[in-house]
Amino acid sequence: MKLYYAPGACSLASHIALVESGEDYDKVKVDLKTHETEDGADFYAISPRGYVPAIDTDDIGLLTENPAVLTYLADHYGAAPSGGRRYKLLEWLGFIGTEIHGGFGPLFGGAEGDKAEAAKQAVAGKFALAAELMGDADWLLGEAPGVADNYLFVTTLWADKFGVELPAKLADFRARNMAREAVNKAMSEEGLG
Ligand SMILES: N[C@@H](CCC(=O)N[C@@H](CS)C(=O)NCC(=O)O)C(=O)O
Repeated sequence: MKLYYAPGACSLASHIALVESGEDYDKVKVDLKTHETEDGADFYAISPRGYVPAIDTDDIGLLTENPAVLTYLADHYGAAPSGGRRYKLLEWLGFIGTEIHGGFGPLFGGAEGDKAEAAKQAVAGKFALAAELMGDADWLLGEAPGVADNYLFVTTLWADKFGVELPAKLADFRARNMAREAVNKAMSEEGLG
């Protein structure tokens, strides 16, 4: 298994899952500005979509798109929910990917002034909804953190970066994740403080 990643990008969610699996994996850093890998290869030649995460798997070759990559990792490392909860996993991955991650698009794209303010407010509203949907639970699905938690966690780091207001529930959620061994290991492997 090989993970293509960029430090602090959404690929960190997959990286955490790989660390947590305890299995061996390789990782290749991608410069998202030049779309070159750390060994000088053209990333578009490896993955025509040009973004991370991408994983090189033994059975189905290259796989991209967070919901697919995270579900694959959860399935292969025994952490995927089954039965009806599987649909809840897909529901969360869809919401986090399109509504929250997607909501950061203008901010990553360099929006300023009113446009940035509008984007921050919109994404703060999505975080508020996520917190409401979590209710009293510590994790999105069940008793332990899983791939959807990893993904939501990464977006809470972006909230800090761009000054997006987080509800107290998600600030606690972020702190709870920061205490996870796999999170610390993956972040330190990516050179994040
Ligand atoms: N639709 C993709 C989006 C992934 C994505 O936005 N990746 C960002 C990093 S968080 C990226 O690689 N951006 C560089 C680019 O778009 O060229 C997915 O869900 O996996």
